[in-house]
Amino acid sequence: MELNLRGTPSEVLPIDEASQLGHARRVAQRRAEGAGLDETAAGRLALVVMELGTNLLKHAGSGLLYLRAVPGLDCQGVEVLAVDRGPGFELGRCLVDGYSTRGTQGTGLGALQRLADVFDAYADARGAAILARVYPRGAARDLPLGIVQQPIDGETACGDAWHLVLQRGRLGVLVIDGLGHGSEAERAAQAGAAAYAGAPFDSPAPLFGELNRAMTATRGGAVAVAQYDAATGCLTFAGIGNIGATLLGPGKPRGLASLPGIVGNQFRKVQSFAYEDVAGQLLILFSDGLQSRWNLDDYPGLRHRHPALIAAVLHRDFRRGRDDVTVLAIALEGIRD
Ligand SMILES: [Mn+2]
Repeated sequence: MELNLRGTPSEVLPIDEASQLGHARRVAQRRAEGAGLDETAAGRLALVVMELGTNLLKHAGSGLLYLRAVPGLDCQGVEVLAVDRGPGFELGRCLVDGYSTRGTQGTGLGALQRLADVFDAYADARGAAILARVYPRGAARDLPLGIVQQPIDGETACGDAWHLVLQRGRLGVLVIDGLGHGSEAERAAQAGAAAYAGAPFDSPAPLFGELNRAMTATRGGAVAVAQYDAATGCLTFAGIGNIGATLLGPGKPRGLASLPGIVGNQFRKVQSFAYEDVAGQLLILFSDGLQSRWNLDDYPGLRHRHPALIAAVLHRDFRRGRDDVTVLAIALEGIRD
């Protein structure tokens, strides 16, 4: 099958008190309908949201729920991430039903594990991140993809855009940061994303030519494009402007370089870089709404958790808040369609 998916921002809901849980459940309900979940799956999703929200209040005092539709290989699902800055917990023990750090009832992580089709968690002294994804039962082939995208505080329009394409064993990923923020930045980013969707595997020079044309009437933006071929294990990367890109493999992290310029306005040339034998490695793309000084080695074990947790933890600890932010993490494995 093929997937050509226009990205959307995450819905990020602060949870500080029990009265907010009803709202979270209603948002989840809308997401369930949007993703086409059947009634049973939507019911599981509602329970997952209530359980994760209650957990945030009980164990961390407060936190955030992130909700989004996620592309499975066969059908859409809905993802819920619970992220907090609480004291963390010992995951192995919490997965045994009934165990509690508070001496009250259990954390419910065991129940979550049974309700969700995909479940994973990461916790340390800085807090916890818990992932649950619900698909129509039996139809799920989960993608090892994590996305957190959020507009600048106080805005609903998002000036960042992302796009994902899977086609005959090839993966294409795009991240755009439209100049500035707000609706004009959004218009620029979406114009680029629409052009990208039509030719995601063109070689970078003509592809950036297309993007440049599409974004010329807008204020333009920074663009990065990654193309991975599962058959050859080769990744090609090209970028103009300030999109961060890191490739994490067995050795040191590799930063993937972009050239200066603004797509839609002026840039002198595009240069693409090829990386051989990267099957199994992790690719992280991020807009400059995320600080760039993070190092995943500061989070022991996180590299091997679900990419959604990696995106969520980086967003929790390194987002600037005064710009739109996108963090996209994808494992270059298991993505053959
Ligand atoms: Mn930006």
